[in-house]
Amino acid sequence: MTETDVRAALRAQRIEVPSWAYGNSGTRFKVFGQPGVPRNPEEKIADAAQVHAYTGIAPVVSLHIPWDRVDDFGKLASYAAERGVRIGTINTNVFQDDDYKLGSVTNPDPRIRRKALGHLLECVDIMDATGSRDLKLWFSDGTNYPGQDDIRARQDRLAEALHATYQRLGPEQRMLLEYKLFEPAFYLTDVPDWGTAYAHCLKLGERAQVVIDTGHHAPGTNIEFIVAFLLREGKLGAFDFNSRFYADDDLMVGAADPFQLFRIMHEIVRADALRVESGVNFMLDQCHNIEPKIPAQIRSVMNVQEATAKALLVDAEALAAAQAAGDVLGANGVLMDAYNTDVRPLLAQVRAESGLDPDPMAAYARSGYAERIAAERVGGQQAGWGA
Ligand code: PSV
Ligand code: MN
Ligand code: MN
Repeated sequence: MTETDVRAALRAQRIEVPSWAYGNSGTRFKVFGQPGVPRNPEEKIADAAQVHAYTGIAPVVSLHIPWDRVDDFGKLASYAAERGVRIGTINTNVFQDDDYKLGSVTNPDPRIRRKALGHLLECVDIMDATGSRDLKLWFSDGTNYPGQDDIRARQDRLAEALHATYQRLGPEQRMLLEYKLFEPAFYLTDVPDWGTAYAHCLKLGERAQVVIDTGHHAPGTNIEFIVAFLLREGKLGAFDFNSRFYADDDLMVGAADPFQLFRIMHEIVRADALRVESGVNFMLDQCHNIEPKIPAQIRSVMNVQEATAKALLVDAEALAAAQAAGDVLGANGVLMDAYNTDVRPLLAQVRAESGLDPDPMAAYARSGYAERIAAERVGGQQAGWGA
């Protein structure tokens, strides 16, 4: 790839940010309040627009329903447009209601299953109003004890709900199924891994695809293999990017393991899936607990950019030649050369060429936005968990 191609690919890259990153959040031990956090969905969008203003590559905001419920979603979409961003993925929430103690779409009680399905269908109505393409489904469904419920019957109930939701999608809409190894269920999770998600999506059809949340695997899982496999099958719909040290930590992406992020982006570049037209949506799913929200999102976007730039710099020809020759150390060396390149000057140049400040963190800090919202907003909202 020529340097001009690398720069063009970096300029065209797009990252979607989550509305819930801007609210107060924490752990089950303590939610730490921060000055200036948004009081409503509009203010979350306004904050997301700041991330785009300083990075230039994050013009899309995911919503989570009901955390971001408003009376008029069409109006919210216009509000976003006025701020230079748009509403992207609609994230469903069938995990924060007493009724869902034994599961949502896999619950043994048909009344609760109907209620959960009703929410999924309502989220497609919201997509119609916001013009969103993607519906993201994550189910906390599972059991805590062997024998608690029938594993196969729960798969049947899951398949039924997925099918009904798929039928409701418009021709341009997609359904993204997210898996997670464990939590909140500790014995069995109904969609625990990419294989389960893939098998359901395969049965549903072309517009059902898998979401990889980087924090949802057992330690040591080779996530880039999953990326390569799903891309090869045309079934990778999106990422939920974040970092983990232990479980589903939801820390800034690229903070815990920048090398893993590079390896993932290398598979993306290898499959020519960086382009927006590839249909792979690069979303952040992070929850900033002790760090300030907007700068944390800016940092995450920059971390993805850096991993991407390094992946774009891999000498593909040299790598293929070394691989074909069985040159184990040579092939590894080609990859490591790219990873060890300091791409920060290149990214600073790309930003300057796009009319942006080469240092987004410093530019945001200088802007005075943080001080302004701290003065203007009183009584900011919790991100969603425990709200
Ligand atoms: C579940 O842990 C998850 O990753 C899903 O994407 C939820 O929608 C999200 O967290 C909320 O942050
Ligand atoms: Mn997620
Ligand atoms: Mn998660």
